[in-house]
Formats: sequence, C-alpha cells, structure tokens
Amino acid sequence: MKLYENEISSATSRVRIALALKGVEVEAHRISILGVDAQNRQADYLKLNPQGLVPALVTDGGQLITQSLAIIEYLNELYPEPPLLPLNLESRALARSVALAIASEIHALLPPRIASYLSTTHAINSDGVAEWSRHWIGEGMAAVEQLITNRRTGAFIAGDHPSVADIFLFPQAISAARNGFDLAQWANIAEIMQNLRAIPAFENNAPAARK
Ligand SMILES: N[C@@H](CCC(=O)N[C@@H](CS)C(=O)NCC(=O)O)C(=O)O
Repeated sequence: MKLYENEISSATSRVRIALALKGVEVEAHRISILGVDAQNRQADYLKLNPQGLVPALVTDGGQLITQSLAIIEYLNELYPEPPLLPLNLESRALARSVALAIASEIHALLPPRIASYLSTTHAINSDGVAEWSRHWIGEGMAAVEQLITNRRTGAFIAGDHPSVADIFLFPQAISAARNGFDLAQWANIAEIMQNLRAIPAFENNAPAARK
C-alpha cells in the first residue's frame, strides 16, 4: 500500500496512528501542502486525488481511498486486530460521532487552503486568521468535551481501548494546545490525552509543528 501524506497534517497523523496500532507498514510518499508551489495543488497529485488533500491511500490492488475515516475503516476491516471501532453498538456510534465532530466541524475549518482563501480572497490578516482558527477550535473542543462527559466508560472515549474517536481527538487536541488552549479546561479530554500520550503508536505519530 502507498500512503500520500505530510508530517504536519492532523489527518495524516490519524492514519499513521491507526497503522501503528495495527503494526502495518506502508510505502510513504511525502506531499508538500504549504506555500504557493505546494505539491497537493499540482496537476500530478490532483490526477491521483482530485480533492488535493492528504492523506490518500492506494491499496495493493491499486484503488485510491481518500478521507482519513474511510482509510482507517478500510484498514480496520483488512487488519481486524486490534479493533478500532468498539464492539458495542452504542459505543461504536459514539466513537464515530466524536471522530466526525472533530473531522467535519473543527478540522475542516482549519487547513492551509482555508487560511489561504481567507487571506488572499478576503484580505484577512494573520491575526484575523489566527482568531478564526481559535474560534472554531474553542467552540468545537468544548462541544466534544460535552459529548463525552458522562458517556465515557473507561480510560478512553468509548471504552478501555483506543478507538477512532481517540485517534481523531489526539492530533486535534495537540493542535488546540499549539493554538494556545490549555487542555485542562476540558477535564475529560485532558485525562484521555494523558492516557493516549503513554501509547507509543499515538506519541510517535503526533503531527509535527509547522516551522
Ligand atoms: N477530511 C479530510 C481532511 C483532509 C485534509 O484537510 N488534509 C489537509 C492536511 S491535514 C490537507 O491536505 N490540506 C491541504 C490544503 O489545505 O491545501 C480527511 O479526514 O482526510
């Protein structure tokens, strides 16, 4: 399998964590995502992934899989151990809800293409873009904290084993801290992050900081 990825990408970090938990190796292809000559916006990469985003997985059979949740669910079916979706039906729904709350309502508002559109098309300066990011991170993380309060049943979001919910939380919480948020204000998130940081598959696959 080939993984098109970037080390600063939260969505790549999710897939990398899943691969590490499964003990699966892939052929890595680094795609740059910052700056005017970023590879993700160039014709060669758009031919492979019309969305121009990382991560993208190409299976051994040559099929393209985009979107980190779809990639992780594919890996989870191909390599069932350890399961990344809880076996209990309601916990499984909670895990997917949290993963999507992070991917769709927080992370989707923050990537480079959004910042670049705000600054080039709407003349918003770097302080304004930073304020935009902080707004959506703060609102989104507070909602995730509420979602999991009283519904946690173990050390992680949906039980005693890390699931897709934790895989999506981990890079997003790191991004929140890098954006100046004190995670301690979200007690469940802070505790789960401490538990996740003790797992090498998570700690070794955190997104790199932007230089
Ligand atoms: N919903 C997608 C998000 C993918 C995404 O936004 N990736 C970012 C990096 S974290 C990217 O490729 N950004 C390039 C850009 O914004 O131009 C997923 O979960 O895979």
